[in-house]
Amino acid sequence: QEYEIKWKDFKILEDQQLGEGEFGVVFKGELSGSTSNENIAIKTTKPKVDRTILLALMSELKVMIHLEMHENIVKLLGACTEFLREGRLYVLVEYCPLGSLDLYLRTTVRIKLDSLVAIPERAINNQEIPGTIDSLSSNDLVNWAVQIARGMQHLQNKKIIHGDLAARNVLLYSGNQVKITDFGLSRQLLNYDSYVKQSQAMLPWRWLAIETLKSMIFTHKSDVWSYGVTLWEIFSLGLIPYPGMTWTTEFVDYLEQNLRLSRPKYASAEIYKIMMSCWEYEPDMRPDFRYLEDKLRAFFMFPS
Ligand code: ACK
Repeated sequence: QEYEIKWKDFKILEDQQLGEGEFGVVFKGELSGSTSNENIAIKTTKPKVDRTILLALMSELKVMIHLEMHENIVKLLGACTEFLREGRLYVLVEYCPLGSLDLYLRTTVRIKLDSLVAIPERAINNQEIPGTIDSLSSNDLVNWAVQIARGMQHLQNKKIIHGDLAARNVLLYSGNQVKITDFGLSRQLLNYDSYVKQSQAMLPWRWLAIETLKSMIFTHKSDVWSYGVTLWEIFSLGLIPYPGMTWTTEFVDYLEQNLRLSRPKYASAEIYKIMMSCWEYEPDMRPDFRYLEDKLRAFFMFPS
């Protein structure tokens, strides 16, 4: 009840769809305010989807309510349940104007980089990205990485496993603030430290830990693995992990043989070492999010 928002108090801008998946869709919208209207994002299911999809969105809503507010988690504004009987639920969240991090890396960041006259290859390998006119620098990448680690600590404190951490599920609120979103695969751990999923349907295999692929076990440490892949996306400026590979069960053998993603172009050797630590075979050997935040923070470069 505390989160209920009446149908009449918000507007869906049907012609401004922000994104869609197989079962869900996100629209831009407006929330009526006392003085002005606020831009919002509205997540709902596609028409005539199975009841389980509606239940999944309800469970995502429940997770978001439980998460409360954090600067690196997309803020829940409320939900409209007036049409739940007809199978419709609307989840209203804050609007993040710059969209998802993966797209931003692939477009804006790359364009800014290309606008540089020439980046000496040596500078890239040693130092990551030099500043540009719009002052995009390696500090931005580190800043995003640190903030995601901070958001993930909050999730862990709230006993939530994200289950689908990836750059596509990180939104940019501004150039220097990122927020984690999409809790559709999240689970709240009440009496357990891990969660075993029943079916393998549609899992994001490129981001999944070895034990998840083998036994469908999700833990905070499998989130750490996905965080490592997200770091790889950030420091490759949005490449798809394991380029050119397609899903086969041989992928598991590949990981079993200790083969991992190679160093992305814009990561220094030290940052690559941090990523690699997230992909330790033994979950217990992987660092936690607090350690990752501290480690990465040390890579901020201050003007000399
Ligand atoms: O990269 P995008 O434009 O940013 O495409 C995805 C798409 O919806 C599917 O998730 C966009 N999106 C999702 N939530 C929000 C939000 N709160 N604010 C802005 N864009 C959003 C996302």
